Amino acid sequence: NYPEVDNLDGVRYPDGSVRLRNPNIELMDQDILYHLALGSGSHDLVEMFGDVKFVCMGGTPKRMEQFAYNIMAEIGHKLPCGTTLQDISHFSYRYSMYKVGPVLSISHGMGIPSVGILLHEVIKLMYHAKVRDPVFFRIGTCGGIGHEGGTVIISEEVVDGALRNVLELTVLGKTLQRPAKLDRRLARELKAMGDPEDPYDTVTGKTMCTYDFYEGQGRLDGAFCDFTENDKMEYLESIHKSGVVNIEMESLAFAALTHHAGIKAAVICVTLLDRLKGDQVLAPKEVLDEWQQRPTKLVSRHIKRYLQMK
Ligand code: R2B
Ligand code: URA
Repeated sequence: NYPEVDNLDGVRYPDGSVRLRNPNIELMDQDILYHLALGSGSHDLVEMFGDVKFVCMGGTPKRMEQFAYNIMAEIGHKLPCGTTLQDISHFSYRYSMYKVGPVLSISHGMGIPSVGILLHEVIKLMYHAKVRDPVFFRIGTCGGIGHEGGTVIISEEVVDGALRNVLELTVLGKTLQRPAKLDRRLARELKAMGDPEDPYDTVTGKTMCTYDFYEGQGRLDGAFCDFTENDKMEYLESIHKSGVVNIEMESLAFAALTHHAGIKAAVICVTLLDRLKGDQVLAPKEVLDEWQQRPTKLVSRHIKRYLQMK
């Protein structure tokens, strides 16, 4: 009995703070955010996180620590003398979380289940901390479809391996579908943050999200493969024709769960290769490291601009 989230008013409290679509939580004495090593009883979540505006997620702890340091320099955030950034979720031994003023930088691991668990807990964190109108970004890597390595792709739409724009999950033995929708305006705003001088393309388009890196993405080089090179190319060409520009492994849950919570979200990935040309990620480590900085630049510019306009 909640309205669809195109109009966020129905899902947020009037002041813009996140309303949970779960009546159980407010009846609990305390809520333990187990995979974040935080809890509403053990931590003052309003004091710790009440000023958050942007939640940036990406696959690996190291990349998200680096992003936290980059954003700190970009927005001129100062740490108390002699201190360093701390991984707030260190003792979960699952995800890493860094806070730089209004920005949270969190690692989400690989795949829909990992990002899904994290999103449940981060959305609850937003609720407990009474954060208003948060904006979520996934900054990641992907395989390009017709785009060479190093291209930045902002997702306009997300679909599963069968081109359906819903996240399917089995709850109490029944399969349910949640619409996977991203904020188109936010995607356009991010695209506008691209610098014409950037030595790479920044494009928008349809992202495919799969449950596997190998067979699930039509790779011939996994431990198993029951299809031919021809079958693979036919599939990749057909999804290319239907507008798919990249493939990755988290956007479907990211779009569906943020949409269900009435939270604005965007997915920005850099391609590591063009899947129409191969399966293996061949670029040297230094090149991959530089490519992975590219989507973070758009997000940093967006955050900086927001803070300057505030
Ligand atoms: C992109 O890269 C990872 C697989 O290598 C996965 O997390 C994704 O979505
Ligand atoms: N991540 C993916 O999920 N697929 C690729 O091909 C590259 C990175």
